[in-house]
Amino acid sequence: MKSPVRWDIFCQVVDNYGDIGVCWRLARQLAAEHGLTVRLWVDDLHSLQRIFPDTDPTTGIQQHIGVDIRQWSTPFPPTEAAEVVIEAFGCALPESYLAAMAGSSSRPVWINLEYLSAEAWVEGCHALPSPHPQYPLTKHFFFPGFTPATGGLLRESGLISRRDGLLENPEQLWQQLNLAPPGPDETTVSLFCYDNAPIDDLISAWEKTSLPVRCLIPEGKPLTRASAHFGKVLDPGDTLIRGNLRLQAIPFLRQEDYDLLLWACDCNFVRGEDSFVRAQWAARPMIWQIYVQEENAHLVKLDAFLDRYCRDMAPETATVLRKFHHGWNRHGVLDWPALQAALTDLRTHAVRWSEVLSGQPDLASNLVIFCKNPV
Ligand code: TRH
Repeated sequence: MKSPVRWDIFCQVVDNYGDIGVCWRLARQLAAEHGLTVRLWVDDLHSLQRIFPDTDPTTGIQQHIGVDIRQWSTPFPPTEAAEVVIEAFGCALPESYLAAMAGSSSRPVWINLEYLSAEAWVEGCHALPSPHPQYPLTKHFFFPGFTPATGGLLRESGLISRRDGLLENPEQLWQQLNLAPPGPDETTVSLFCYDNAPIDDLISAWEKTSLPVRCLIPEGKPLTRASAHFGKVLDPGDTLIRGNLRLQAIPFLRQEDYDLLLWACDCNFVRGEDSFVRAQWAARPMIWQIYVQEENAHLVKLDAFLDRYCRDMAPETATVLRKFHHGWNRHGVLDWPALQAALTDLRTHAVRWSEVLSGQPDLASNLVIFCKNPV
């Protein structure tokens, strides 16, 4: 069977940068590595501009790095349906576009790209079909995940070797980030989290730590919270020293530069979905703040991930990591000295984890294979 070439990805920005972060990454990879013709329909070009500053938020149609970026406007313009249609994270497709899909001579492959979860049920639901109640169309649920029975994780080809190549010369990596390398014995941490995280407790723990910590905070919600903690507006470029903590405010980075930051740091605080995955490809210790869901459903997801991630870890290291995650996500105790002491073991584990995961096919390749012959 011939592979479909024309792909449309629909992205509705619910909040923050994860929805567009995932869609933009996927769109780029499909175009660059699979030679596909990709249109990315996004309802909020400003969010895309934040992670990809070349975006012009005032232009409804623009081409960047092989992707045709379109403003998803209402009413939706008359548009011929593509051969593969991806609706990201359950965003409802425009009614007129759905009708165009139903009316097209070769019925498009229709995918709902789901949120990432490490829960076991994902394997059973991955790729399940769901017929449309009126139209002769079938939607398939495509679940990212951590095992070969899921859709996998987004990972560009050559990512791991590029990371390892750059890490051969850390000085150069810091130079590319426009930052000085860490001072002697300094643990460098990047901080990206939601503003409901216990940032005050973490900063206080760092201020009191006996070993020096350098915290790099990109502009945005965490920086605003840190500013409130110190009662002083912090702008990118500012540095503040309190006790053994050196806090440096940095600009919000281009998406590809954010990878460099994750690779360079000794420990990364990440959130949501995309930065969480990138921290795993960074192969460095990480602390994840999960996106809050109703009835604390997110805490089940958090534990499902920790169960998987900690499976082959020394029990004492796993206990430290679990406790810190629970403290960070549930406003409990944050034992930074214990985490700092475990960083060497966590680093060895993170390298192994990244090696195992990168041995599995990536999400974009899995999608291409699935869409050639959906079952
Ligand atoms: O921003 P997030 O919290 O995104 C989301 C949304 O909230 C979404 O609604 C929710 O459902 C989902 O999380 C789970 O976190 P995430 O997913 O990590 O996305 C952040 C993106 O921003 C990611 O692509 C990396 C990018 N980024 C940069 O490009 N530069 C930066 O400096 C930083 C800190 C992040």
